[in-house]
Amino acid sequence: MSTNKKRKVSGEKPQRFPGEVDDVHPLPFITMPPQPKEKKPGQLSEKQLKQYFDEGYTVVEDFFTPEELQPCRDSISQMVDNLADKLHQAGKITEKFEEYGLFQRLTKLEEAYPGSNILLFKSQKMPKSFQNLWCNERLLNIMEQILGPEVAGHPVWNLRTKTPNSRAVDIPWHQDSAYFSNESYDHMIATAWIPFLDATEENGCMQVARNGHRKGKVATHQCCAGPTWYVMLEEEEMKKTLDVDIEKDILTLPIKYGGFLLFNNITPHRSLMNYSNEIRWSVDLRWQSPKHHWGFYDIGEGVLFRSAEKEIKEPDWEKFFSVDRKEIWQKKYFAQKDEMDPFDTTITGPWIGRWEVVNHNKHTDAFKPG
Ligand SMILES: O=C(O)CCC(=O)C(=O)O
Repeated sequence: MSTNKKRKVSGEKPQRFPGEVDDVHPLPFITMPPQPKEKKPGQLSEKQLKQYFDEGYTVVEDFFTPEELQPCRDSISQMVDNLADKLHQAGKITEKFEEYGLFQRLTKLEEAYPGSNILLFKSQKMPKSFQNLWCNERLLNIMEQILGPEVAGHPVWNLRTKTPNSRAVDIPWHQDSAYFSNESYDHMIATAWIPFLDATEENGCMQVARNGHRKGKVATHQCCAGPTWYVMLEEEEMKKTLDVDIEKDILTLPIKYGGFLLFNNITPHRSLMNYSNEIRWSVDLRWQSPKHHWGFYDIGEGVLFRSAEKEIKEPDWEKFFSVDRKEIWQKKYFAQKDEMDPFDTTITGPWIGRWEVVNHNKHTDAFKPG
């Protein structure tokens, strides 16, 4: 690990990195669009909507039934099973830990083959159960309240494999737009962060910096945290650039199974370390208006779920899945020339080129500008 001071290019002017801009766009993040005339199932209360726009987040409790989320839990178990098979077939592990359940098995794989949690993160393809969750009618009713009548799924989604005590899945403060391209800075991308168990302070629930979106600004991030590929936002910078009051505005948000957290692409957030004995599985799904740029380096587009102009009977999943964004990142931004080792746990992506690299590790070393 090494640290670089900010380089100077000419005279006293510090070098600007592509992610750094001066413009601010507060209005799209604090202004509620005209609300749907109809009352629809699942819609946020006025208080929740107001909190979402005023404070940059809201927690929705008791939204999904266990029956609605069980297919996602089953898909995760299946993904872990597939990974165990792959590792076993390749001789990387000698046992598959089949007797362990959803909240333990990946930890056992991780002990037997460190980096298993990264492999699962890296290789995920969206199962049908997650597609259904993403276009759940009640969730889309909420998205209409936040985004207006045009609602599309944003191409960035993640199943979080937060195994206990793992630095690889310890996510520091950031605004999501720090991962996206600058075209994402001027419009709302709404995220639902949905846990697959009770998310608690002990197992690594989320924290948000309330009001951090109000300036409409993406603050200066750095790359990359500890041994990871994650961008990071210092508390000092949150204070200085986003007016976050560190004493008052940092909120820890435990969420019961069936609930979720809503925030936006410039709400500063992080998750706590998982000190429990269970894996804190969660998914983050995103939506925006299809009229805006996807902010995704032209790698892939979103998928239309609702439109005022036409009825969408079935989202065009075929088109959406014709682009495997994680595979494209790896090919386009990875300096390695040979065929990718399927058990390689390096992750690179376009965000690494957007910020000053103050901490070098194998992920930053592997990065090449696309
Ligand atoms: O799930 C986590 O640990 C972090 C999630 C996150 O940073 C996000 O959804 O943007």
